[in-house]
Amino acid sequence: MSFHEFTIHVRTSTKIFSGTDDDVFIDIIGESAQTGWTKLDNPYKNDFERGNTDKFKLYFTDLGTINAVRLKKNGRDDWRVHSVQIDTTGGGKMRKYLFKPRVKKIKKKIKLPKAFSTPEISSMM
Ligand SMILES: [Ca+2]
Ligand SMILES: [Ca+2]
Repeated sequence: MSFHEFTIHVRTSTKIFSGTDDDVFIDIIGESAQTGWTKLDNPYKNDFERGNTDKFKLYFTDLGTINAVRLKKNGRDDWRVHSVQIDTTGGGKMRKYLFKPRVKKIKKKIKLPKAFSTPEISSMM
């Protein structure tokens, strides 16, 4: 089973009270697989602050073309996302995907096999 590197850039809005200290999770939905909820956290760094772009490296099996991204967080803090960009070398060449909240919606529910994700991602960074 081979893994591809996914660099996820999460840009938090510059509007007031846009930042959060809550735990944030991402679910990447690809043509051939879906990652399932995966925590985004850079150790020892305050992520998701107002106006910042935070970068996370995750490793998954090939997802195929990425169709959608879901984000969720726990806690009661507000959070306003500007955009999410995913860069991946899956399929041999670098691909970049840009998502903005509520711009792209999943039209139908699709059942996909869950991609294998590495839980000890922080130790690989
Ligand atoms: Ca924060
Ligand atoms: Ca952090």
